[in-house]
Amino acid sequence: LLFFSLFIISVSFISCKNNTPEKEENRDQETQRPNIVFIMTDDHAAQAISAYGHPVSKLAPTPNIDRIAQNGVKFNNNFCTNSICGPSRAVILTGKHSHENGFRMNGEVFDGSQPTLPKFLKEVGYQTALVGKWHLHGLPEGFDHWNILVDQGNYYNPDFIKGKDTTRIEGYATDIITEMGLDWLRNNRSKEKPFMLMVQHKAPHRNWMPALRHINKYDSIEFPLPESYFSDHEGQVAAQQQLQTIYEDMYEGHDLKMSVAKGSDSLRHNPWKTDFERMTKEQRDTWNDSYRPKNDAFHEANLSGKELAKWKGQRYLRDYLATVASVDEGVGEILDYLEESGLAENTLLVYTTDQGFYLGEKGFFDKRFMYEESLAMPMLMQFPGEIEAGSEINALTQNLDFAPTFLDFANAAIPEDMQGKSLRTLLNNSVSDADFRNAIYYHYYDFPAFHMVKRHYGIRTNRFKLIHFYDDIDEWELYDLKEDPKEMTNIYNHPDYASIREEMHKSLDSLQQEYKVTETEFKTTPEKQVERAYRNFA
Ligand code: SGN
Ligand code: CA
Repeated sequence: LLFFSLFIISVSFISCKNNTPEKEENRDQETQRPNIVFIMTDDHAAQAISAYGHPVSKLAPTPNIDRIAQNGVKFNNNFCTNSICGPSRAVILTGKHSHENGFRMNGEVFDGSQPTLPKFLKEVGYQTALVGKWHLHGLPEGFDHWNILVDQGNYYNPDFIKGKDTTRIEGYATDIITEMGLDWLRNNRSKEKPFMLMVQHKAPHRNWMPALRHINKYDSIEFPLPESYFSDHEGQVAAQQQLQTIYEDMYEGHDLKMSVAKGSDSLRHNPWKTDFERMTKEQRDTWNDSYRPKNDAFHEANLSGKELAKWKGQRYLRDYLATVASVDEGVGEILDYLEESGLAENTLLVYTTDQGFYLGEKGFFDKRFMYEESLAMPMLMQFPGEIEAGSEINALTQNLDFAPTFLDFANAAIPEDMQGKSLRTLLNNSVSDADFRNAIYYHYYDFPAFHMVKRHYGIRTNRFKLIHFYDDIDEWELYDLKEDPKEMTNIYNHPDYASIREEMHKSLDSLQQEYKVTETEFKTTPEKQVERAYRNFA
């Protein structure tokens, strides 16, 4: 209890920001190796980062995250290899595709004994720390310091695992994780060594519970819903069979915070009660006082059909973007600290997220599909000595490249079996965007599972995308991203694209060969299991 109260007290003190740190000299004079601060959120759509210029983000700007783009570089074509949490994190740690690092889908256990980025950095004298979401099951290896959320983590009063102890920390997850990162930077690291700190948020992951201070932030804003919000997914069989449509699959209580009746605070369908039940009475009262009038107004409006679907889209966007507001504030605090302490000069700061996300495009929330919104991984970097302020990179890059890039900056050898490439050549303009990579490879395995997105793999070039959905279906899709950036028209069988289709097939085959994708990667799920899963997840 004492530890607990001290922690809370120190958290509130730190938040006061009245202790301007002393300027630090470059910590690694001899080798000039930079520090690395890696901030990663969970499910942060590029559409919700104002540096990327999407109409939604203009109404809910992220001024602090944008500072990184102003100070450094914005990657416009950065993609994940497998759009789901654990697998993306495993790729980041290993620099290898899922089939090579062995972590193909959520729920598997990451083989922590394999070589990873933090272990390589430690070998060359770095200190390594990780706070926040881990989600690889098993415990982190290769970190000098870690304090991780249990599993997915909760927004309010989350439980953290540190060593052998699990402790519930009162407060809001995003704020707690930011403060854990700052606390390590200020008080817990050795000032004699370069470091890598990974700050990994839960936000803005489902079920999108904003901090109390942001709970009404976007209530008066009408966000634009995408044109494809009511898409019928013509020519897209896997999309027709998914379970991640906002107005059909979101849980009205748990996700949309809708009440059972006017005047009531009881929620509609809410299968995971603990997200709300773990709030303190004070938190819960403030929460209810905010949502009750909004929910009452909803009941009075008596909506149905498309109007109801649009209302759900607004509620989702308002909550989602309000959770982003705390992330943005936290990024601002870390940036301020790096600037005030003098560390910014010699720190490679990275902002990214584990995969992209849908904000209503095609009617969707969640990720998983190889379509643009969930394939994209927003990424911003700053490092004053080597990255030009306000620059942009259009090369095809991936989370596969993060580990080799960080090792390159740390002057460490990049292991031959890492499948990614260092981005440093792009950052110092020694390789042009066009010459960096011709195509990226993608493979999603997590079926049958939540949202029932079929297994699929494919490639994306600058202009085209070829996808094969397999397992209990066998469907190919081809898109011309120049003519059809929203991927609404599957042109796989269009005669005008016959030669492109052949070329894309050839590139896919050669990329699979290059990345050592073997037949075992295309296992299918027994029919019975699929049927059962539909029942569970529907
Ligand atoms: C939870 C979510 C899903 C989400 C998965 C994976 N449901 O199961 O909507 O797709 O996580 O997300 S929830 O209601 O329990 O939040 S991931 O980011 O960890 O891959
Ligand atoms: Ca995620």
